[in-house]
Amino acid sequence: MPRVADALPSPFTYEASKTALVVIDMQRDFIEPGGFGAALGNDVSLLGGIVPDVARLLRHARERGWFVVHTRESHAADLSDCPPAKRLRGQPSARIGDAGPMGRILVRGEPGNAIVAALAPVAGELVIDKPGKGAFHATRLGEELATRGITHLVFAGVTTEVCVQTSMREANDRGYDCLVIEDATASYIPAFKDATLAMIRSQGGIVGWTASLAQLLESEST
Ligand code: TIU
Repeated sequence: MPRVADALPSPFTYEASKTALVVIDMQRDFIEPGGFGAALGNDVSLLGGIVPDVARLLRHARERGWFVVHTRESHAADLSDCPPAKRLRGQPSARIGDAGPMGRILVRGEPGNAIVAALAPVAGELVIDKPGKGAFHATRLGEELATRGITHLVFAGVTTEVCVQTSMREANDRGYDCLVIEDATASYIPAFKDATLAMIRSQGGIVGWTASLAQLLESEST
């Protein structure tokens, strides 16, 4: 049965069987001190605040039988999938692959690369390790969604203007209808979050839709 969420710039219509929740990079590397986010010079305390809302959204998606995808920004231990152009940006004292308090920064399998415990994936959910900012670049996400007949993506996670927005733009160009949940995404720079949400829904929804978590839950309250 189709559901309609009160969203901007217009109502967002979707069906559970064709909808996936995509939770972007809710990893210790971005949310806790000592990871990649901190190495870039950010105040990571701003990001932890959305964990309860992302957890609520995740519970809802599981109850409704949506397909659930989690992504992790991560690189192979030999950094063969990390272009020098990416590694050499940021602070010279703490780069991707360097040792940090939570293990090697942004390296697959290191403690800091794990998804925070409150949002841990469960059996049947897809975990995508992505070397880029976008979730489709150099991953099997497109094939996994196509196999399941998914047409609508609901986005959450961090950071709004980097990996969430890049993934949403990739998805938009691949033909998905995309909704980002405003209170389930965050940025180290709050003004960038607001600007990203505004640009996504500008020009009649040039990249997609935005809605609050309450608006999404309300659309499924019956
Ligand atoms: N730096 C920043 O805002 N974000 C990232 O580097 N990756 C993600 O957004 N996941």
